[in-house]
Amino acid sequence: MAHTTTDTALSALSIGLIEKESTYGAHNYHPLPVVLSRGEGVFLYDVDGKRYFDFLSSYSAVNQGHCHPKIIKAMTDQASKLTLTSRAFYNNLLGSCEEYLSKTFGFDKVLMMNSGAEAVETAMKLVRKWAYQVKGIPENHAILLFASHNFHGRTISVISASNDPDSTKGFGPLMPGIDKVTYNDVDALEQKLSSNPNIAAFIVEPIQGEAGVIVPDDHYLTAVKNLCTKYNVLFVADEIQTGMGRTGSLLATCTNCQCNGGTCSKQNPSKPDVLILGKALSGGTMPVSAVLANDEVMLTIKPGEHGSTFGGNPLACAVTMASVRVLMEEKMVENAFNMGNIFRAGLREIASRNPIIREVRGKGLLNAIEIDTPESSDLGWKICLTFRDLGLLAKPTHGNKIRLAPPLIITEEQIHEALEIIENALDMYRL
Ligand code: IF1
Repeated sequence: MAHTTTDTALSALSIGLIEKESTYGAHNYHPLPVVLSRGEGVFLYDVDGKRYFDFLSSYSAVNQGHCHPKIIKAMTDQASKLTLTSRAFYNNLLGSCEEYLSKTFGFDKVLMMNSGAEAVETAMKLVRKWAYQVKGIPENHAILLFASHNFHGRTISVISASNDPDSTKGFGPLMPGIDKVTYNDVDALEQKLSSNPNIAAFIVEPIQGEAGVIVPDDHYLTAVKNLCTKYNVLFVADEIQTGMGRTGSLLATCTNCQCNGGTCSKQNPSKPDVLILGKALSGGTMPVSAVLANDEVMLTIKPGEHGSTFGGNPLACAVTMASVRVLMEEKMVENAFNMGNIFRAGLREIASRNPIIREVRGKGLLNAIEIDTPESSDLGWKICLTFRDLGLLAKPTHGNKIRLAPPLIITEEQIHEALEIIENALDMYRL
């Protein structure tokens, strides 16, 4: 039975396409009713040509803006030469891509994968190998510690670490060997690490995106690093969403270095032992992810013990190098820092005039507003429908939080234009 929509803002063309997707596609999403056909920079265009500010950036996968010309050129040039060899053979781009990522982010080695969840799974396997071969945890006894209310992807091992019943219910049995600790709680983390010698790693988002852009205390990540060092546990940072300049520094775990466009310094007091990247690593063109670590960790996986058909393919390498290069050359990280400050100040001004905004949270251009309504309310959804009608696309998370994360190339003028749309929409819901 096709789901029909009565959304009056939609054209017959849009409705037809939505119904086609409902008839022939799995119902594993509940998208905002808008049908997009073109993207350029900070803008998306629907099938009727209406323009929208993209304030989701495909969950921070389009940091460089939609269809960045240099990334697309790198993709189309490579696509007509060689797209895939598998890792059964060498290709001429993987080594250069690994070198570029290794030097940019400050790790000895890189393991290229495809989706973010695949990279998280890879990191889970890697830290277990390290636990048995280096730390000396008895085989099959390693524990992977995660933060409560995390989001690391949708595969069975990864959802085994989730608190969210929507992610786990009906998918059991879940994977053993996983524990959780309260996010942003240094004492709780020390309690866990000091009481269990079998903990291999603490896998954590530097800012919890899906949980509603939960920014930890300034000292938290450095404390995580120090505690993991003290208890010989690997600090694994999932920067799939927070990385690639999104939070106003190249990585959200960069706490001291001025690496906006530079290379991450090894002296960073919150530098993880394992870094996971994805999403904007490819500028939103295709799935590319990577796990970065130093030799002590990375070389615990031997030839033939891990891989994937497309991991590190020449097309992904060409796109990745272009995506990182434009991020640096066009100073998108610094722009995210500066525009983020302007954007949050503007949101706080709106909140001072309209109490519907309970809180403004964020860092760089990863921001969210919390609406003054219960999580169960559909007010967040309704507000996002009004945002859409006024020309801005965003999506609520957990009911009453609306993530606001435009591409990092947004200008100050566009920030102010978007703030006007946001205020006008919220004024329609004044409590
Ligand atoms: C969906 C959420 C965001 C991620 C972090 C790993 C992954 C993600 C920190 C897995 C992916 C995506 C998945 C997408 C929606 C989106 C999402 F709402 F699901 F939670 F961004 F917050 N680590 N996040 O954010 O990467 O396998 O998707 O490439 O599943 O609906 P992936």
